[in-house]
Amino acid sequence: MKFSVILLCALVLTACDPAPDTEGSGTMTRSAQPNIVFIYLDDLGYGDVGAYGATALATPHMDALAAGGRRFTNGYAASATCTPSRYALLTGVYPWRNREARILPGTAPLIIDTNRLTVPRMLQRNGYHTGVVGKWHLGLGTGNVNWNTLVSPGPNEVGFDYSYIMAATQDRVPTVYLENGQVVGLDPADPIEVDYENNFPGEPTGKDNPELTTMKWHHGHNNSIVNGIPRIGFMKGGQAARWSDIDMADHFLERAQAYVRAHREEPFFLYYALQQPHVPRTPHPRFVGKSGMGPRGDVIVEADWAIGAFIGTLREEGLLENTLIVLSSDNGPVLNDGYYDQAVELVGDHQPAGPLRGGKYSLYEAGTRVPFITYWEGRIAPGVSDALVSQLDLLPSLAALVGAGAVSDTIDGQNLLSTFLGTDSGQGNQGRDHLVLEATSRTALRSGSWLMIPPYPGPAVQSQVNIELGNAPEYQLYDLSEDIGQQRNLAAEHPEKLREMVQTYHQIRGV
Ligand code: NG6
Ligand code: CA
Repeated sequence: MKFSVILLCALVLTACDPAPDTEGSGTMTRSAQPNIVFIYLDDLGYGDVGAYGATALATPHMDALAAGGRRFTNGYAASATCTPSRYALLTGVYPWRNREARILPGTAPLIIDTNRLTVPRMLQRNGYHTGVVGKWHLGLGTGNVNWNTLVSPGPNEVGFDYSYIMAATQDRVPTVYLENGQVVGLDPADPIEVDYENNFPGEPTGKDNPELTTMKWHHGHNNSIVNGIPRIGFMKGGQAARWSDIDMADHFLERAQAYVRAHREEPFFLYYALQQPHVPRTPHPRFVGKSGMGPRGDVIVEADWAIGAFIGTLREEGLLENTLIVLSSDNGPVLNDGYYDQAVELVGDHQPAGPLRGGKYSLYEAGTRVPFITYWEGRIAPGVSDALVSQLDLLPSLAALVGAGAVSDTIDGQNLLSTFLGTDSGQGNQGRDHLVLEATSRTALRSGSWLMIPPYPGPAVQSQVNIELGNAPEYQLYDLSEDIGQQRNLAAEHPEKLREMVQTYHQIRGV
């Protein structure tokens, strides 16, 4: 009987009561319910952080988290682009299982099934208040969004009690914030219209009106112009509600800080999704020139500052010893992602991908291997872990942390809580055996220190962004323990290893 009750909880993870505490009050003690914060950056590369080897860029606040927490050297986003990684982060499910988990336009419907278990829903059911501040990019509504009424379903329907978001990306319309599904500051007399196919008659575009732009487009990004920046997609109206790009970092930070202050008395989960260093890179004037690398470096410095200020708020509120912080990025780095912003010209010796090959969009390591840090003052012992971990693993690990038990086996994430906390017997080194990596619908397999990429057609290099994608007519096999830069294809030398990996890959992918 007991077995079946446990199994039922494990399978559906419904509102099964959390285990009683020792006083028998029937609820978890406060200490068993630490606050949980995801600090999630957009396109931050493995080599963009001091703690991961950057010397030309100063990231003291991220470095402090790394130095005082557990720094993972083999930590992965689930994908080399944003939407699929975020889908996996919140659901614990491989993004290639969901056809819709690809880079979305600003008008795309919500791609998370509202019945699905998510990190915020799991925590909500276990007594947490849950919030998201920052970039969403998981779709909104059911297909025909009217931006002038309540936009739903969205974050509030997949487990967040509070949401303050930009719908898609900083380079996509609509360029407005939404709070709990309502566009912030909307004047009903000036309704918002959005279209990704056709322009609205008489509205200027980056393509036809370059004289109205202050940032020049390189590829894509030549539709509606907002604040002098040409965007992806067409938008009309909503003038009063349009965001200020240079104030975005401050704006999200203030909302994140306000969320913490408002919920300091109860267990909370905050997903703080910063927009940097995704394009368009628009540092606040006080950060302009701070990196010597142009806007891309400047917005990383800005993001690092915001992270420091946010941690400062947790400290001031006396919450640091009761808060687990996870810092990571949704995908690897790119320099020219569609605007002329000197990212290429001014990068100098800085290596955004560190020693890794490729970048954003790539099946090579730099696409998905990202900075990954867990920090919990007084609880996580400082250290470095080489364990293979994925953002997929956060959902089941956090479920274990808060006493929610095991999650359904339809979830691809694994419970690696002791690895994330550094309490496993291998001192933080017990990771996964395998991990399937994804980049724009293509997949590869990491197994131990080996990485296998199946043959894929298509260009070896995406020339506009100048990134090697991982496509090749033959199988690629690398031993990352000796060749982190993926320079020696060992497929011919190690046919048995290759065969074994191809078999495992097909088993996991089911193809
Ligand atoms: C691409 C955009 C790129 C960026 C990316 C999404 C063009 C030519 N390129 O389609 O600039 O917006 O989508 O990035 O439009 S992500 O980090 O949100 O996945
Ligand atoms: Ca991204």
